[in-house]
Amino acid sequence: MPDVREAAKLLENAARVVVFTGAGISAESGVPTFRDALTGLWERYDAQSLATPQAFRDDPELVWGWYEWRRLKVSSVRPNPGHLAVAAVEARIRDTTVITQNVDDLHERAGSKNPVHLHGSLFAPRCSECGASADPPAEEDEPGEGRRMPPPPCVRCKGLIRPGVVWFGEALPETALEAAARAVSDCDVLLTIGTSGLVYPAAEIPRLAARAGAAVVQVNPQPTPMDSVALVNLRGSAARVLPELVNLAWPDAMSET
Ligand code: BV8
Ligand code: ZN
Repeated sequence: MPDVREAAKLLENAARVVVFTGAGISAESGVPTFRDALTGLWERYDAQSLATPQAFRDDPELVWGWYEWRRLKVSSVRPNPGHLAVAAVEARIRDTTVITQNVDDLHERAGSKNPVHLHGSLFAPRCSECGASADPPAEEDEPGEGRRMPPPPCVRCKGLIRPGVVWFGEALPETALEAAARAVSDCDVLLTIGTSGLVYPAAEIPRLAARAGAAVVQVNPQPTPMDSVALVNLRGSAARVLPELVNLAWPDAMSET
């Protein structure tokens, strides 16, 4: 794939890199993406209606059960070579910022230092009333798919603990947005990996980088609205393309992770 050589050259000569990821990078770990027609959470639970404050108000037990099922699912899988390749980029280019839309912890478990979570995390529940952070439930009793679970009460105010994610209609965390805007404003290369580019304002990230003069490289088996923004489009899966890209840029990079 000649394009991957072009992308490797861009990466090798970059001083500042942003890696922007979506659900597709976790697909090969076995975490269903939102838009994957076969196993996608949209299909199974109509994620769009469940991932809202209204759904939690209407049926906190179903929503909490769904997030607990997802959290335990993520805990039972492992980062894939795509996540490891991202960590290898960070090991090679000091000024690398990982910005993810994912709420799983697979980047962290692959060795990424502190990825910016634009949409929060399954591992940071908080009180829906006073905002106090809470630990994920200790017991690992796997809630069955679609099984209700009562959210735990807040130790401080007895309010309901909610998932620490950003729901549709909720603002993204200011700190995450600022960190993302700073990183894309002066990066040389932005890798956009496994995102359908349909959810805003996150979907703006690659465009902002391109407008600031960065070379955008996309990794996705499918066409997306980012195709026209990307300088290089690598049509393939993250777990296959990213290690190839990193090994071309730095021959022994993947062996070190
Ligand atoms: C907000 C956490 C305002 C929860 C998620 C314009 C501007 C601002 C907002 C809007 C706007 N237009 C519309 C909106 C509203 C809405 C929105 O964008 N709706 C969409 C549906 C049109 N946005 C919001 O509501 C946002 N909030 O703007 O608030 C505001 C401001 C101030 C004050 C108050 C309010 C909040 C959006 C965040 C929602 N939360 N997640 C949870 O996880 O349950 S979004 C959720 O969906 C995911 O986190 C993810 O970001 C998104 C799914 O996108 P992807 O990650 O791209 O995954 P997807 O499944 O779509 O695609 C997978 C891709 O991978 C595919 O392209 C596939 O081809 C590829 N792939 C598959 N396999 C592989 C692969 N790639 C590589 N390798 C493989 N093996
Ligand atoms: Zn509370």
